[in-house]
Amino acid sequence: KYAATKNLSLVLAPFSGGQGKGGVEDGPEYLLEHGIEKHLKSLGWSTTISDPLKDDDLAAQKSDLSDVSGKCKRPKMVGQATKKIYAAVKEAAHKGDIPVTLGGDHSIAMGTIAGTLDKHPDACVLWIDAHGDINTPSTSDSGNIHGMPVSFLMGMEPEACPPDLKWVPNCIAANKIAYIGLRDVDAEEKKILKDHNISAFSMYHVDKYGISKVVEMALDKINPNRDCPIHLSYDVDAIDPLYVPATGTPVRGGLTLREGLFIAEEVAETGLLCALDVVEVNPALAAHDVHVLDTVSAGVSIAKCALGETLL
Ligand code: 6HN
Ligand code: MN
Ligand code: MN
Ligand code: MN
Repeated sequence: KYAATKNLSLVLAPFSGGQGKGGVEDGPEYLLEHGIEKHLKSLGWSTTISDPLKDDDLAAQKSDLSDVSGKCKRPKMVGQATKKIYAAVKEAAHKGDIPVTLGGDHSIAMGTIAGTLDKHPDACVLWIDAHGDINTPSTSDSGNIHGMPVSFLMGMEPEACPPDLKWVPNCIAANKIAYIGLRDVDAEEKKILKDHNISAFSMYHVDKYGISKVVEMALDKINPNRDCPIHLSYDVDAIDPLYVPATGTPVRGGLTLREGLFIAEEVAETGLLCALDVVEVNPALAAHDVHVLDTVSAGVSIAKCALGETLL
């Protein structure tokens, strides 16, 4: 519905500066090698590729140990890269394409979501993750910015915002974001979620109500009339490491592969998808090749399901 052009803009975000581990920058390449573009074309989409970080020496930036602001690690690197991703997503969205951003760590969602909201100010965000990613510079224990993108997008703690992240607009309202898949949320993040009355469905809720009811409840909270565009920001670590082992912060007790894909299918069913992120695929963290294949093909499947693949 939001693809005026019937074109997907595949935005490559080979970025790892939001956390310490290497390898997540290879996510886009592996997803492409696994045929994500061909698979999406076979669903009737045309595609163009955008590579906003292609001129950046990201390895050199990551090794700059002076890039620190308060507890935040590499704020300059993250701020500069996410701003370029923002520009690419914004341009694609304004053209009438659906931006599909391939990460990269989850800090890139500052760019993608800000880009979506520029075109669709009424969009809501469905955040699929084992984690809350809503730490602030003061609550974060790790200093890794991939654990903080939601707090920046909500404009929390403006006084602690590193200068290079000041460009991130305060664009997500608390009643416009819902989480599914949570099972490793820091104590201070739980307080933030509560204080802001943010809809958060953990694995407890998935077990208690079933995934179908949980998706329905999440959309009822952020999109009660099913009339707002949906930005689906999908961290593959929401799915259990049995199915998705090659990711930076795996947590046991997650979604089954089918539950994970069902969420994407239900979003496709609404006809309201306006943007998709697939993040935290890290091929370097696999114990062997089967783990790489499982993880990358799960990433491809998420995209296919969100973009209209049906079982029958
Ligand atoms: N992710 N809550 C932890 C932190 O470092 O703040 C983990 C964050 C994980 C982020 O998976 O996108
Ligand atoms: Mn995440
Ligand atoms: Mn996560
Ligand atoms: Mn803490």
